Amino acid sequence: MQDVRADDIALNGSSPRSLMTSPEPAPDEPSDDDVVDVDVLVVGAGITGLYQLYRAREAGFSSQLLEAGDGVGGTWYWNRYPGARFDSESYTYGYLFSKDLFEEWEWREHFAEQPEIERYLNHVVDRFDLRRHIRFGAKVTSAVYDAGAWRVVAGDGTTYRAQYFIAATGVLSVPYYPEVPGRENFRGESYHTGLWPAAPVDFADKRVAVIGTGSSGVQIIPAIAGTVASLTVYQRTANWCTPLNNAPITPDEQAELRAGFEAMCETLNTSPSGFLHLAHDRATFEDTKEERWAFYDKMWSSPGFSKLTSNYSDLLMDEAANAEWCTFVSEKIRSIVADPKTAEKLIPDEHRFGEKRPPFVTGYFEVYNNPNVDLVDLRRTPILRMTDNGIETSDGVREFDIVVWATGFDFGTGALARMDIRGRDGVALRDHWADGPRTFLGIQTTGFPNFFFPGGPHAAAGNNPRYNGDQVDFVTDTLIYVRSHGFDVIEVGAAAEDKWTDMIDRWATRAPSFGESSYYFGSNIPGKPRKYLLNSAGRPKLFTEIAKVIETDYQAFRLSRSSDPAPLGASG
Ligand code: NA7
Repeated sequence: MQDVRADDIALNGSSPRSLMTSPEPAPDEPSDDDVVDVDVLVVGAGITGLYQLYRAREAGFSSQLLEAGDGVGGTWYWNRYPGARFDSESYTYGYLFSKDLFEEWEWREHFAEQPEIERYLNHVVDRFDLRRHIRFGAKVTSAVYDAGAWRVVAGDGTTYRAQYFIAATGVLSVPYYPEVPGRENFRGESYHTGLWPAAPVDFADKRVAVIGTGSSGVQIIPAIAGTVASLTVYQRTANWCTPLNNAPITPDEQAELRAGFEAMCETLNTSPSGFLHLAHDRATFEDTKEERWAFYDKMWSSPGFSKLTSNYSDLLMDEAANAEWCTFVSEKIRSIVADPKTAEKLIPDEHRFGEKRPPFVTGYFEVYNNPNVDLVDLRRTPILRMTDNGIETSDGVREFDIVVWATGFDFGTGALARMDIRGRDGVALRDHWADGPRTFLGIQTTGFPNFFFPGGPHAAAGNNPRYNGDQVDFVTDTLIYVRSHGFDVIEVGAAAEDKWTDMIDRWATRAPSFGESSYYFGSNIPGKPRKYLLNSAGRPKLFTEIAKVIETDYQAFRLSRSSDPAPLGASG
């Protein structure tokens, strides 16, 4: 470990703690008596935040979690639209830190639907007695670092002084509405998939529009198609959708899952992206066309992400190999969709498989054979404006009772940028990251001591809860380390951050990778810097780097004591 005193750290401009706790607060400032002191303040009651709360509390830190919503679940609380479900296997996406929990919770389906996921997360909260540490309806509006601690204000009027501030606010938590002229004029019902209301939406006999055909759009479309009077899908870019192949988990499979817990964990922990499905050892053109098509058929019938992770080994590396699989999928689409013109619209023609995050579907292509379902190709007939009763495209106005915006998220940095987080010298995180996020291991950034963001930008690229859980474990172990060495301030050094961030950017441009058209580069948000927002190096690299930090006694970080005198000048 590098024993660094506070005066090695640039602190000029920050006030001593005595100023932060002024005896005479301004009229709109809470008095010191109203400020709650905690060791660890976690934001966000999603899968990552709940685990962080659990680990911090188990490590003996006084802990509080603030959540904007009225219930637990995070992404799985807000995305409660019909058809919302995991597209990674339920048992690989839930918590694995407790074998007892794993054994006592029986997932009903291989890919659980949102209500079951929400029930599971509530079960976890109660089973581990976490609810008393959670404050709902408390959206964080500002977090300011001052002299070794964070002053965090929530919209419900509560204020906290936290030694450690941990934002587990997720990457898919700020819904994005495109700039469509007149959006506010529409007088019918309007919903975003990422901000779905708790009360059920009545689609029966309604004229419904769905805008967007990413993972959310293609889940909700088949879920409501049978109920509505008419469904019009507004598609800008077709996606390479393949079947999810979901099924109930049989009693025999439940027993197998229980018996195979350790083996499953081993597989997940040694796979590059934390998935269950093993890589295939053959390249595409090692097989004859007949063998390829037989293998592709097997892929088509296989569960979820295996089409990406267990396909031919060169699928994402070799253009011809990728094109071959795309030809197979195109043939499948043509065989399902009766109207040839509609089928052609549904086949992507400007990106290869895996260049964008592929959605996995249940009965999606089939709905286009329903006489009440219509597909509008926005590349040919773009949306001009919303009217008071519908959507106007370049070929006319269609009228609706309900419009569903399945138009995605301000991915990766959206939630952190909106929280008004200010580090040393009052620097705002959104300014610090004006050119894109800079992190070390996707958990900390320079200039923001004692602030961590597991599950945020640069965190995962695959099975999110696995990567995010690794980060939570590392953050918690780090806090324990800091405490046991008599420090209370920790900040990553610039060299470690530069190295990690440069590596993320460099690897993101290499094959196999998602193309810059993907929202993984922030490309869906006008004006957002085009910087890779995931961990392009994968989970093994995260493990290696964490091990290095531990071996080198936390040299990547600067540790100090908030009680040490503040320096006069700045240093690196
Ligand atoms: P996505 O995958 O970002 O999809 C958003 C969709 O909305 C996509 O089809 C977009 O088309 C479409 N979109 C965005 N802006 C517009 C405008 N202006 N006009 C028409 N259509 C538009 O978000 P999802 O919620 O589906 O999925 C997010 C993640 O959740 C997913 O990756 C899984 O991890 C779960 P585009 O492709 O940009 O042309």
